[in-house]
Amino acid sequence: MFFRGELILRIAILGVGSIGSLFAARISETDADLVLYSRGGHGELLATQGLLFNTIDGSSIHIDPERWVVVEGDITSPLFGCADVAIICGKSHSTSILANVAEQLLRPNGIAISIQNGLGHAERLVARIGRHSVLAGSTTHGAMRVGPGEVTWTGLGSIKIASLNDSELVPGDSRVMKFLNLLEDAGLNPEWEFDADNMLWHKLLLNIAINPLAAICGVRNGELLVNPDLHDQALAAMIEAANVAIADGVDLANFDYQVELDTVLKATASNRCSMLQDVMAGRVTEIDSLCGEVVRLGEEYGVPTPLNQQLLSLIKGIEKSTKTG
Ligand code: KPL
Repeated sequence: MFFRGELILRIAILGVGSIGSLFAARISETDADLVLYSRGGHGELLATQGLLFNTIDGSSIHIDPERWVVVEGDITSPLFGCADVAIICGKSHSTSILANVAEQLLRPNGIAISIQNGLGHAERLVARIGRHSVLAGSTTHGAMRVGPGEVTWTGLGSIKIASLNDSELVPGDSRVMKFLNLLEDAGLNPEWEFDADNMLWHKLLLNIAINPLAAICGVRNGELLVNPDLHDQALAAMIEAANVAIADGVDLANFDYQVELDTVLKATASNRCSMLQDVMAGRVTEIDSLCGEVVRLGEEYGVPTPLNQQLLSLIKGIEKSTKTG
C-alpha cells in the first residue's frame, strides 16, 4: 500500500468524471495521499496508465498511476476507515451509493463534502454520515473528459464551501482548516460561504441557465454568451427558477443574474457543460435535479415554471433517443 504515513492528509474522491478527474489531478500536485473511487474504463485507465491532464495554460501533464489508489465496489481493509476527507463528485443520482462508500472510507472523525450540481446532496450525506461530519460544496470550475484517461481543465472557477445549519463543522475547526489549505495549495480556489442554501441555489440557477440549453443546442458554454437569442433564453430560465428560490426563502437581493451568468460563461467558454457531455455519451443527465427540482418546488409554492418544464421535457426526450443502455 502506497500511503506515506499517518500525518499525511488522505483525500478520497468519489466519482471521477470530469470534475473528479480535475480535482484528482490538482490534488496530486500537493503532498496529500489520494484514493479514487471510480468504475468502468476510466477507472481502469487511472489505475494502470494514470491520467493525461491538460492544464488551464495549455500544457499537458502525465500523472503516474502510482500517485493514487483506485478502488471500485466494496471497501475492504486497509482502505476501510483510511480517509480524512471524502469529496463526492459523482452525478446527482449517485449520491446515495457514494454516501455509503464515503461512510466506509472515512476515519471516525473524517469529513464528507458533496461538490455536486442540484440540491439536497449534503442532506443525503448527513443521513448516512451525520451532521457533524458533512460540509456543503459547489464548484464553477470547468472540466471536460476528452477521451478515456484524459481530462482538460477548461475553466478556472472556484470551490465554494459552507457549513450546514446546526453543524459544528465551521472554518475554525482544524480538519476544515487543513482541507481549505489543501485546496488552496492545489490551486482550486476554495471560498468559504456563510449560507449553504443560498450557495447551492446560486449554483443551481447557473446550471439551469447553462446546462439544458447548451445540451439541447449542442454548443459550448461560450456560445450562450455571444448568441443573443440563446443568452436571452438562458437568462429567462434562470430568472424563472429564481422566483422559486425566493419563494423557498433564498435571499437573492445582491445576486445580479446577468453578471453572475456572464462571469461563468466567460470563464468556461470553451467547456462543454456536464449535461452536454452526458448527452453526447448517451448517459442519464442531471435534469431531474435541476429543472425537475425547480418544477417540483414551483408546484409546491404556486410559482409557474413553464420554461423549466419545457427544458425538462426536451432533455428527457433527448435522453430517451440517445440512451446507450
Ligand atoms: O457546473 C457546470 C457544469 O457543466 O455542470 C458549469 C459551471 C456550468 C461548467 O460547465
